[in-house]
Amino acid sequence: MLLSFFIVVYLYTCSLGSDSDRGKGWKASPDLVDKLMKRDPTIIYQEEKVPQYTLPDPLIMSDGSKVADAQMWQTKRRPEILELFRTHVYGRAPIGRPKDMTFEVFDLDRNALSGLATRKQVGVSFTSKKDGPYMDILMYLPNAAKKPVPTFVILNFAGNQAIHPDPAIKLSKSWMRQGSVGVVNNIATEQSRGREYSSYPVEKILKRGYGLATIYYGDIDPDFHDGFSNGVQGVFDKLVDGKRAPDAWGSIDAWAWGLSRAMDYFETDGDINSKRVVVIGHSRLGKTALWAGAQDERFAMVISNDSGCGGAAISRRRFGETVERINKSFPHWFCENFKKYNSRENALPVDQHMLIALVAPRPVYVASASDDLWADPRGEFLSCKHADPVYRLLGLDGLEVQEMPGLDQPMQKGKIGYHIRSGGHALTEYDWQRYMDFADVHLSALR
Ligand code: GTR
Repeated sequence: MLLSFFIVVYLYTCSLGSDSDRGKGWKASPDLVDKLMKRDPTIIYQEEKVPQYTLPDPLIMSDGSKVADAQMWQTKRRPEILELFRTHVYGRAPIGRPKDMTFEVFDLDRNALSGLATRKQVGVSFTSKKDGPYMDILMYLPNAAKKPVPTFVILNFAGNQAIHPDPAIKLSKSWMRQGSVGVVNNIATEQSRGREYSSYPVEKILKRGYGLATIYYGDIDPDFHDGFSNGVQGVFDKLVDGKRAPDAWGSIDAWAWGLSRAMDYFETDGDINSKRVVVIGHSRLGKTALWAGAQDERFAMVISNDSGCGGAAISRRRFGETVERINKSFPHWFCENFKKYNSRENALPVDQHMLIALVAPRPVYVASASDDLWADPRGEFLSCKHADPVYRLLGLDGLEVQEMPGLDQPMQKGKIGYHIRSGGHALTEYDWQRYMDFADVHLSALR
C-alpha cells in the first residue's frame, strides 16, 4: 500500500519534472552549442546541464486542493494563477478601459495597396490630454473578405511606418532605440519606412482573408529604464509614500495593457471581427502577447514567436537566458518582486507553462527557432506540454504530441500549436503561414 503510494508520487513528480523531458525529439546543433559556450561558458546550452526541477502543478490550488473540474479551473485556479503572475512576475496594470480614453480615425483609405486593402489609422488617447500618452493603431483589412474580418494584432519594434513601404503610414514620433536603420537622435526618419517589411508579409496576410493591426510598442512605454516616469506608468501609477509598489506594472505589463486598449477600439469598429482577434508577438513582444492573451479573454487566439525567458520558456530550466540575466539586462520589463527570483527559480510559485494554460480553452500557438538557443526552444515546447493537462480537463485536445517534434513539422491539430522552424531568432513568413493555417482551423471552429 505504502509502496504503491510512493510509486504514484514518484511517477507524478517525474511527469512534472525534468527527467522525462530530457533529450527527446529535436536536438540543438552541437556546433552551435560549442560556439555559444565558447562565447559565454556561464550560460547553460546543454541539456545535461539543466538542473533537476519540479514544476508547480497548474491543477493544484495553492492550498493543496486539486482542481476537480472545468468550473473550478475557471472560477478558482485561473484567477489564482493570474494573481500569482501579477504579484511575482509582470506586475499589476490598472483594470479596464481608462474613463477618458478616446479614439480618432485620422486616416481611412478604402483603396489602399492598389485596392487590396482598406487602410485605417486610429489615434488612441489614453487620457483627456491630447498630447499624450497616446498610441497609433495602423490597420490593413482585406477588401475581398466579408466584413467583419478576423484580424491579427501585433506590437512592432520600429514604428508603424517600418512594417510596410506604404508612404501614407504616419511616421512615428515616439522615442526609438538608436542603432537601427533610419533612426536619428532616437527618432524615426523617412529612411526607416518599410525596414521591417520582411517580418510583416502584409499582402500575403490580406490574401488569406485576415486583417492586420499594428502598434509601435514604444508609444505605450518607451523601452528603456527611466524609473517609469515616461509612458503609461508615469500617468496612471499611484505611488505610496512617493514609491512604486513591488508589484507595480513593468513594461511588459504596460505593453500588454496597450493591446487590451487596442481591443477596446476593435470592439467599436464594424470592419473588424472583435470575436476573432488574434494577439501575436515576437521575442519580448511574444512575452507580451502571451501575457495580454492570458489576462484578456477577448483575444480569441494567442501566438508567441520566439518569446523565450519570461515568455513561453520554463524558467526553472535556466537554459539560455535566465531570470537573473533578464532582470539585470532589462530591469524595467517585469515587476520589482520578480528580482527576488534571480537564481531562485524554484521558489517561484508559477512557471511559464501556467502562462500558456491561462489561455485555455482558447487556442494558443508557441513557436521556436532552431538557432535561437538563448530562448530555449525545448523549454518553450515543454511549457506547451505541461499546459496540456489544463486543456484536457476542459475536455479539449491540447498538444497533439508528448515529445518535441522535428524541425519544420508544425503540430496544429490540438488547441495548443507548436513548431520549431529552422533558422534564427526572427518572425518570418514561414511562421506567419503556420499561424494562419492554425487560425483557419481553430478560429472558424469558434462559435
Ligand atoms: C533579448 C532578450 C530576450 C528577447 C530579445 C528581444 O536581448 O534577452 O529576452 O526578448 O531581446 O526582444 O529581441
